[in-house]
Amino acid sequence: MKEQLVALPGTSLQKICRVLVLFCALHLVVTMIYYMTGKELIVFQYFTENHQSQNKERNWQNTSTPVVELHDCPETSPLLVGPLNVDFSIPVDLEETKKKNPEVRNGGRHTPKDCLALQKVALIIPFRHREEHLKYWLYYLHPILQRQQLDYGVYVIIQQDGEGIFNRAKLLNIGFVEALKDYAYDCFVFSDVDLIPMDDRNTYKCYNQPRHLSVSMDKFGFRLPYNQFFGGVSALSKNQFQKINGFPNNYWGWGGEDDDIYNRITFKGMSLSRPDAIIGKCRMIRHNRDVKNEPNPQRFDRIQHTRETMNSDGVNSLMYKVMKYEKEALCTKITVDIGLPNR
Ligand SMILES: [Mn+2]
Repeated sequence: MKEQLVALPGTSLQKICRVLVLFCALHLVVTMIYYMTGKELIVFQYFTENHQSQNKERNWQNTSTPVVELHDCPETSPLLVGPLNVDFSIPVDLEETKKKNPEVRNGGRHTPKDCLALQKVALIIPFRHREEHLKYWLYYLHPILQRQQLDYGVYVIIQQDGEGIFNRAKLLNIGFVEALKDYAYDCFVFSDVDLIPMDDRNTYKCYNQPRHLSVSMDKFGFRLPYNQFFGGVSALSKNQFQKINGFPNNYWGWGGEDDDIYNRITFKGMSLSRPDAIIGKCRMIRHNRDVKNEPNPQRFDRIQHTRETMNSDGVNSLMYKVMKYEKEALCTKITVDIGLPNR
């Protein structure tokens, strides 16, 4: 066959072969020119680019967090279960709480993974010598807050040990300032360490008006002790908090500061928002009154003068010193020196 082909000059097959050889030579020359000048052939470039982008797409698909656009979380979380069993006779353990909440990040932070949280909530807990209570709070609250689909962080503001008298409201002001340094929170929930909600439909978030959350405490027979009561757990948006110049700094010892805060709210034309008595049920851990938190004898006088004092005493006059800052697994602990009352 080979001999036959050679023996047939001028056939169309030979012509095709010549064209092919010529084309190959041309291709070789062009390739050589590009090779010598260091340029890549455009065709080649196109191929590699295409290849890379396909790889990129594949890598996206391989990551554990899918790159799909997250939608806003619903107004009411579908994860809520309603009434909860809260029992302080069963001891709780921090290590166990950590294991039960693997999605809580260092410092007590959590962000829902399936949707965009509607609010960024900082939980502020004023604290001194209540380690056992804090364990219960973390044990019960972390699962609740996650079910409520909040983008949240837990801040325990610890009054430095010493001769100082406890000052709840000032610690809450500090919590507001320090939490904002950490993350762009838009809502602040101020909670006593010994109060646990008994229903997860009592969402720890902010509303159009300042919110009182602990409306139905076991301590008061599951009803409000009085209509203006704003103690226990409350929620104010960043805007609402700034409108009232935060909380008073000069309530040393037990009592009165919550009534002052209530006054501030009404003087600025706002009213309270509350859940109903069923959803608002909560338990308080029974305890004896703390040392250095004796009832403040000046409280009755002070709450008579909120209107005159609120603009000069508040977050705009806050002075303190951070002594220790610890990011723990389930919360951020900030130990502060708040000074002594100037009497
Ligand atoms: Mn208490």
